[in-house]
Amino acid sequence: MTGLKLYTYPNNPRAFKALIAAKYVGVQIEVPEFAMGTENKSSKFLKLNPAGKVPVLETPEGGVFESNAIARYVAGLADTGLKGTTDYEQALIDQWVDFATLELDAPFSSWLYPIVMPNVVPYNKQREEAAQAAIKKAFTALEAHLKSHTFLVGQRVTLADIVACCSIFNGITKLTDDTFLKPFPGLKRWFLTLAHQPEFAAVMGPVQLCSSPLKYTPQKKEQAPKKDKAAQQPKKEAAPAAAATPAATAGEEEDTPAAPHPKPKNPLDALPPSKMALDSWKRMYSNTPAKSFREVAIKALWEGGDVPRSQTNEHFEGYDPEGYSMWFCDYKYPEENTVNFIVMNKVGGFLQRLDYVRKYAFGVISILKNESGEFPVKGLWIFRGSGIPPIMLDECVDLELYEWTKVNLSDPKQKALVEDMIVEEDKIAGLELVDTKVFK
Ligand SMILES: N[C@@H](CCC(=O)N[C@@H](CS)C(=O)NCC(=O)O)C(=O)O
Repeated sequence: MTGLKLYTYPNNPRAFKALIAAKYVGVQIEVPEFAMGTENKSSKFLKLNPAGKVPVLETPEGGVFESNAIARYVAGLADTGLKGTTDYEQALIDQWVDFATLELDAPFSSWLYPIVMPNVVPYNKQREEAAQAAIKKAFTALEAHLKSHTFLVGQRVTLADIVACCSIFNGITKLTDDTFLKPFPGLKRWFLTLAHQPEFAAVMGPVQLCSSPLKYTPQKKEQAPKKDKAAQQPKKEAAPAAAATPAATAGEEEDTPAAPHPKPKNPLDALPPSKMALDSWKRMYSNTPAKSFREVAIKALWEGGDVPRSQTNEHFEGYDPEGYSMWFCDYKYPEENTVNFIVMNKVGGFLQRLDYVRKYAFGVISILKNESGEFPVKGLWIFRGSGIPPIMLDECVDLELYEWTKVNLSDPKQKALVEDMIVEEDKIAGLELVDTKVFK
């Protein structure tokens, strides 16, 4: 069989199912580059899967969606026994495939998604605990079977093992640590046995069980609602109109419409004035077409420039290392970032939570891609003052997820990296640039 194409984002365990089956039956499946978020919404794709979800297999006869159906189709392309050899075996395979979908995929998704994309699937502790309990129950059932069986059905790998192994792939590599797995030695042995089969390893790569499980990091704002925080602010603080802090929210204003809470003063407003107006440079950057970033925006960053659309021909000075500092930040756990659109969501959420620091900061976040298919995230920040703004340190827990390094502009390599990131060069620090998000 030729002409099979599988549409998916990289490292999608649902896509692994068909790819592993293909290794067993000896067929080639092409996996073209796929822009998740846009291509899966295109009319061409929606004809293949009206739900707009991946994976989707394109065959010479037409499209197939739903990862289990795709894997079953591929498994049937040669007579290798993957689909079972008797009606009874086929029923048992279906039984475990349904079990994997309902008892493993569903609770693992409700455990994992709020952790990796909390702004898309909001976190809820009760839901997480219910998902963990459901996984324990499902693992207990699997353990009871695997204590005395090497594989789920019969004496060799079948579609049941492929599907169930892929269903627990994300959970067992990202969420469940040794303590969680202790009561399930048979399940652990079964998973590792499968992961070491050449057909699995060729698709999944080297697999490591999880040593430090991903955990939801609550936002400080959630722990101590803004309203309470504002109430704790001493009233003696002056209320500079320009101070950007998270204190003013619609909720608070509704509380006391006649006497809004005073906003606390930001220590950065008390710094000696700088001739470089970050705001003016940001406006210039925003008005510069991407292809001219280097000649216009970068030049103005170092040398100064004219404020765009200024009635008074206002000029701003170039970068002022006394009044500002530059920082690189690198996401500490790139191995978590294997799904392009989840990384975008994660970075988007981080920037959204920084709204209150906009006046004092400019940031460029580069989403990169390395040879292992991971998406390392590197940021460049310009901050008012010599350090990370104190209010950001106080308010934004995401900061701890990044390694922060002050940029040394007298090092030509670091200066070139700063420029490359702002210019959005195709390669950043030797890695392919997949996307950039700008905080301005
Ligand atoms: N039951 C489906 C689930 C497919 C699914 O949820 N795909 C996700 C990625 S893992 C997706 O394409 N989401 C995009 C969207 O919902 O827009 C299967 O196993 O194939």
